[in-house]
Amino acid sequence: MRIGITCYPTYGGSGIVATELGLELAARGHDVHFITYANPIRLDTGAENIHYHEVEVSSYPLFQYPPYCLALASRMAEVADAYELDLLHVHYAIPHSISALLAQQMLAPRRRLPFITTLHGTDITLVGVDPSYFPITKFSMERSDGITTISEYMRGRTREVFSIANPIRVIRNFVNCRLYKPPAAPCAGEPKLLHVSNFRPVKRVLDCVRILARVRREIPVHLLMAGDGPERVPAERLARELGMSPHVTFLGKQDHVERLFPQARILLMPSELEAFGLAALEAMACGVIPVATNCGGVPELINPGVDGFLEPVGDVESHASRILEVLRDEAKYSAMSQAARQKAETLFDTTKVIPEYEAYYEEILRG
Ligand code: GMT
Repeated sequence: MRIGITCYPTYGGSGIVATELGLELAARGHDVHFITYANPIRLDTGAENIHYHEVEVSSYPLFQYPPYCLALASRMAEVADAYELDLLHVHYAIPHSISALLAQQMLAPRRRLPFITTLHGTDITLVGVDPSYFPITKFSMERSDGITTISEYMRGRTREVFSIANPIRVIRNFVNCRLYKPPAAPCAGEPKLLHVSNFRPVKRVLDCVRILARVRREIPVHLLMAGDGPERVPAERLARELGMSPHVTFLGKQDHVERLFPQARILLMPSELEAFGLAALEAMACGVIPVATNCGGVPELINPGVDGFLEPVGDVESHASRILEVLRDEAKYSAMSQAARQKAETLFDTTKVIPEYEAYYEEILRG
């Protein structure tokens, strides 16, 4: 198939999923065209069937807000025409779904160009319910030829919030278990806790620092904080206030998190809400135990006490006691770590999930 993929290429989990999906589809022989405003990380594989088409948004003094959505629609139509794309697959509804709809209409006199919208989380839970975006988000979803969500939770929320009648297919996020794998030998030194996110308020990044301080009252551990965003400076400040600065490393944005996960023992994901929780899955593939919150789609991923933990949002004490529990009991740690890896391999590996996307594309193409 010839597939056009659009996403936010540099920021957030939806872009990671879209990029990995494109790479995996290309590895399976499809022709993949990324149509985005920046080159998604890791596209430099040298493969001939992976193409990148940049969307350029020209500014003009009259435009207080340069119309990216329109530039994207034009580029989508152009690329679809020139490379005879079979379909467009957009990740994150706003504004990609609207642009795809416009591109479809531009080509309509000549040919059919179906588009699929994959909903990832905040496009529905936050941005989509903003009154200024609600009607157009609903409209573009109703006009999508196919809609997928990354968890049952998201499917439920989408129906609840938008009351749309279109069928919604759940295709869960995935991980490449050949790339994300446990370390050959356990890492030396203080056990490491790891947090990976875009440091937005929904991630409750400050809780990571509080959990670190609580755990360190009993055993020495070090915290690695990967990513950047609005909560980074407040987290650094809190680390100083709590005397934790020597015990936490702020790494900033990382392109290759698969190299980081195997260094850690525990993943901290204290989020207010996660539609799926990709970082937890990536950790599990590396045999790292996720200590996460019981929210959104996370319970569809983690079986508490078996391959990770689900604790109440904001309950620093319970997160810390779970960490202490497994760090003090090597047999328990090892059993949970193996269960986490096994779940990633058997249910969420790319070899299991990518064929679901292929089958869905074929269904949509059959109309
Ligand atoms: O909030 C983020 O982490 C970014 C956001 C996105 O759409 O870029 O992530 C969402 O999509 C990820 C990949 O499908 C999911 O793993 C995250 O759970 C989801 N984030 C939220 O629901 C807050």
